Amino acid sequence: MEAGKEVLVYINGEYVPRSKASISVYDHGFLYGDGVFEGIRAYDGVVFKLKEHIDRLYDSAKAIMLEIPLSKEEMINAVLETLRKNGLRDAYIRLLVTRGVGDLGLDPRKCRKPNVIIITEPMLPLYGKESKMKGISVIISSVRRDRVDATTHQIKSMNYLNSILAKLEAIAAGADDAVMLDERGFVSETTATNIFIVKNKKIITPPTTTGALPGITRNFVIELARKLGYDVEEKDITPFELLTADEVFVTGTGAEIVPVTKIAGRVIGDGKAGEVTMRLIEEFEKERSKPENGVKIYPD
Ligand code: PXG
Repeated sequence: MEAGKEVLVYINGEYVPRSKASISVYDHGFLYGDGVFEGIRAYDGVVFKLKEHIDRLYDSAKAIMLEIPLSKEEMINAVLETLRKNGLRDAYIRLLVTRGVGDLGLDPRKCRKPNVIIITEPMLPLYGKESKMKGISVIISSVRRDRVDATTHQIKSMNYLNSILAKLEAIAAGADDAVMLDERGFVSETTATNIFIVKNKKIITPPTTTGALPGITRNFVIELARKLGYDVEEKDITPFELLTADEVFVTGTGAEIVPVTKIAGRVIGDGKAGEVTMRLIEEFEKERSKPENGVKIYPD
């Protein structure tokens, strides 16, 4: 991107400079959090798992009966074109589809046309393991994950209050983030990342039936770990199993893979990034920009 030039934001097929990129206050995305979104990243000219993100976006939209006015292929092209217009190779991409403008009542039938917004910003990957080695501290939040038969995070919707309430609790406690439990008391995920534990070299992550988002990074890490020969299981995790794990780490588009070294005051393992976590971080950094793991922005 050229210095001093404003980022262009895609809004319903138009490219609008960032300072002018706006949506009506009557959009139900704003009034009710009625919409779906994706957070995506591009590494060195390759949009990581773009097709998987687009599939998840359309699944979220289906769950809330929101008809996206573009085909998946058109949406992929819109994302790539927005990146090209901004000359980006390493980027964070925020893709939103809102219910659109309606009246002040919540009836979605009053909203005639969804708004499609693609924001892209430069973002360089954090090179090297060092910055990630220290790990983060988390609390176990008193705010339970939304139920699977309600506003579950299996739907990646624009309503994040469930996570924000837990994040506020973490901030008040001086922690970096919060682990959220499902309504039964089993571990679900953190406010914006999936969670894994390692016990006796075995890797375990909660199933999405705990109301956790089916994370793209989570799926990729499961694949990587299996390729490296680790045993990976999707299984319910109790708070006790979490606190007594050898290693704990979280995964997400923004975070990538980050060790958790303290949970609710208990030091995890020896308080440093564990061996399995480090091995996965290393492998992830090797894989993330490979063309076979995404879609190229610029033709060769
Ligand atoms: N769980 C939740 C609730 C999330 O919002 C993840 C897990 C990880 O999923 P992916 O597909 O990214 O591996 C998310 C990710 C950020 C950010 O800045 C991330 C999310 C939402 C908002 C911001 O990292 N979602």
